Amino acid sequence: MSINYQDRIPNNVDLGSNRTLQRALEHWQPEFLKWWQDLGPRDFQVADVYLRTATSVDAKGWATYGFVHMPDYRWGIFLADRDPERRIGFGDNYGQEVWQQIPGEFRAILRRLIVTQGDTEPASVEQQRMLGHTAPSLYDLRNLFQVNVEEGRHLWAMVYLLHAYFGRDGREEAEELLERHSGDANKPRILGTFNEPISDWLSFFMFTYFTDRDGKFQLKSLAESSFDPLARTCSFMLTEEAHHMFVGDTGINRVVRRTLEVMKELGTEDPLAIRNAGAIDLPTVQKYLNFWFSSSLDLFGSETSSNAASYFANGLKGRPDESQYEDHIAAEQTFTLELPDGKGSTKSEQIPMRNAMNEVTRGSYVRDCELGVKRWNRLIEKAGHSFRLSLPSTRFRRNIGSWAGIPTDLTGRPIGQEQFNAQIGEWLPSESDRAYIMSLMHGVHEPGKMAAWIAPPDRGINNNPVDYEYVRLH
Ligand code: BYC
Repeated sequence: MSINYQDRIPNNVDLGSNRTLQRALEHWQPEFLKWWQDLGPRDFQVADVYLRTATSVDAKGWATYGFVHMPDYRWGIFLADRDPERRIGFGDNYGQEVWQQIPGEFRAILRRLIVTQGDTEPASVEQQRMLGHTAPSLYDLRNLFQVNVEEGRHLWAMVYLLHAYFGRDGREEAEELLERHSGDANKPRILGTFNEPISDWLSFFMFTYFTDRDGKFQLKSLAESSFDPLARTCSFMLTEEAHHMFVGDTGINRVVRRTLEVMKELGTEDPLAIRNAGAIDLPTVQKYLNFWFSSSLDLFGSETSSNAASYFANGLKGRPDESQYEDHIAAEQTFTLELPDGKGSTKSEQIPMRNAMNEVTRGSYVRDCELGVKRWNRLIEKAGHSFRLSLPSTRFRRNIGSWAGIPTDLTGRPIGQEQFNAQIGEWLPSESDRAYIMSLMHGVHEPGKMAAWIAPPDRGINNNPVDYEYVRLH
């Protein structure tokens, strides 16, 4: 169905035919806009931004470009088209018809999953709200705002599901999504990573590479759901999510490229000399990578999880790309975990596969993260340097799951707390690293100009040149 832009809330779900739902969402809309004004990108609400807006969910319409004031962006409700043949793809009800309504016994669990998903979207906008002031170029400023408005739309997608399928409880949850705030001591966001500050652009690129990629894997898992409206919502969100990860991937690539240029100009690998020249030394890039990767690993939940087993058994949340697996029931298989033995070493434990679904998804995520690291390393190798970026072990600095609070080194070897404390400054950004990165953060708002710590992108947006005026500030 094409998107109806005449309605106050653009949608392809025939919202006009359900007046009660339409009114409820129209009531939520001003609250959302107030939240956007208060906690969305600070100080750029009157700028004209070259944004992509979906006008339909098919290949032709989902990326339509034009200049928009962000508060006038047409946030709406878009679900991928319904496949009338779609069947449940995993778990105990494999092969049965998917659900258009929620079976009563799964209401509470599905609501929790949808609320958790929805909570992350506005959280990320809040985390990034000050970054506009320090954007390294207009190209980057535009990308930041593109990511922000789309996260706003993804919130709309979850709020639609809450309003349409969960009655009064759903409406209350939708309100609370605007009441919890990232980093708020009393009402924080639900998941840890979404309460971490993103105060600089190196963190922003790491977040869009590593944390948005958790989004990709969670959305892929939910796109398998037997609850068809949730599956269709998530499949469409994935098309937009790809750009967010592109921003992270190319952002880190450009930081590395600029550093390599400076290393070549100066003929040195000395981090201090590189910093003196205003670029970001590779060991510091590695520390930011360690921070955001380890934080994002927690977002997959515990290695062994009865929640995950019941989501899978009941067909609520599958594995990303479920069709690639042979056994969609997974009732007989086992999975071997390497767990801490409580004596400073590790032990193997076999658990039922269904209880290991978080770990299975985390494994796919780690392999996906590796691809970018390989690309960045190729740049470094080509430039003739032996330094390599790498992902730390999935046991390193965990706060959730079996390895939570167990001190390990970057390779995942358990170590004593004292050694961990003594070395943490080599592994994660120290206060002085953060102060250095912050000292580089100055807004560059002239078309085509780039901050000195980042290389220009290979190409602009939608076939426009890199020096296009992507954001008109006045
Ligand atoms: N922080 O059995 P467990 C995105 C809780 S990102 C705090 O281990 P489960 C985006 C858990 O809720 C994708 N708490 O885990 C990216 C549970 O709480 P209760 C967001 C955590 O339930 C960038 C308890 O620990 N979407 O879209 O199997 C920008 C034990 O649970 C954390 C989703 O996450 C944590 N890191 O799975 C914008 C999908 N981890 O029941 C957007 C929806 C776990 O004891 N959520 N807990 O109160 C889920 O599928 C699952 O809830 C989780 C955890 C994957 C988060």
